[in-house]
Amino acid sequence: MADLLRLLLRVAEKAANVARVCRQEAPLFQLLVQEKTGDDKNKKFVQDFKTLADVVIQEVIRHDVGAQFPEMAGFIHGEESNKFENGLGESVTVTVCRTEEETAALLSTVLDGDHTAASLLARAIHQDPATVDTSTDGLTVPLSPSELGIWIDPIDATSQYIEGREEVLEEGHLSPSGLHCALVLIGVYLRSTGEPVMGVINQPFNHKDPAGGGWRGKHFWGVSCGSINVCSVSRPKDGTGRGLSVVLSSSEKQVVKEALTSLCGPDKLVYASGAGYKILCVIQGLADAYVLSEGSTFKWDSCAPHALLRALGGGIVDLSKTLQSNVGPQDHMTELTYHQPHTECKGADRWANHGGLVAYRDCSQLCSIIGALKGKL
Ligand code: 2IP
Ligand code: CA
Ligand code: CA
Repeated sequence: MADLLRLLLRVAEKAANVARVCRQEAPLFQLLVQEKTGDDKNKKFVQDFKTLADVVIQEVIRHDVGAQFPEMAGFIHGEESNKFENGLGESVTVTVCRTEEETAALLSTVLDGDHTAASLLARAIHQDPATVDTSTDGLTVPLSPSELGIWIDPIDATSQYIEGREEVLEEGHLSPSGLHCALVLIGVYLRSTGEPVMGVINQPFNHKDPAGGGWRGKHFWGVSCGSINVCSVSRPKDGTGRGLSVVLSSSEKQVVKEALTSLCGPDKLVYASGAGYKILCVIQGLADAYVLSEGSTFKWDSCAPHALLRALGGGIVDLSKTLQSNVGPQDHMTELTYHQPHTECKGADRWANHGGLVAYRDCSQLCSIIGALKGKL
């Protein structure tokens, strides 16, 4: 299934193009923000925004993957619903049409007849992205499409995407907020066990082209199935003696901050926006772990980066299950899975990571963190 990986890298790059086009056209961007209502509302934000970019990106991915792998078509899920309401209160189902013109015509109805904006978007949707350098040659993945499902977060850290603050990233440093926190996340899991087996992360706003050509992205990928564990990011050197560093949400509970300060020291706790970005920091070695004590992330947030962490020998556990468990976290009994909804919940909550989580690269560091949090939550 190396061809699935190559397709996901290509479609993630197309998604990143759509995300960039939407930001580059200021009047278009103004049009795009719509407030979420009802059950799909992410309880974390008073105002959570759903952008047309989100919906369009998810549909592009669903369309392109479904076209090449029809066996997967019914198993491609994501954060967004493709129903979009325009300024006139009409509900429009956003889909990718056969031709650029047809897609533009459909988008135009969502954009209250703004043809310029609709054409710009349609062009990005139908354009083949620049070839992504993947170095996946020789990689074989012993999986078949009929065993797999997909989770998409078309844009994670929407609030940072909308706010649009530009930061210059420093090599080897974690930057807490800004456009670079916005990520396209595509994760693949096994339908039978719910294990994450492949992940693609595209960071559309990684750096500005020095020649003035606008934003440039960066991509990351990983495959973890059976004895095959390959990741585009090499495993960071273990900084033994350097002390454990943990990244948190700025809204993390005080008891968690205190327990982790005792374990790591005050200057080893860092804060950053975006669930996906925080896990990416762990993947890149900018932090050793990400601890979240609340159920404010979802399957589409964690699936893709979880596959990369597994490929590096780490993982993501359910925090509350791990704290309750009698066996050690090294037994992998409490790793997050991706195939079963919480049937007692409604809307987005069916797919929440209810118990919170710990994302880690190193099992012994996970054990220290669990030890420090035991009895505190
Ligand atoms: C959000 C986003 C937020 C995160 C939240 C996610 O996804 O990643 O940044 O909160 O958990 O669900 P925090 O930054 O406090 O970790 P989205 O932007 O897709 O709604
Ligand atoms: Ca998200
Ligand atoms: Ca999102």
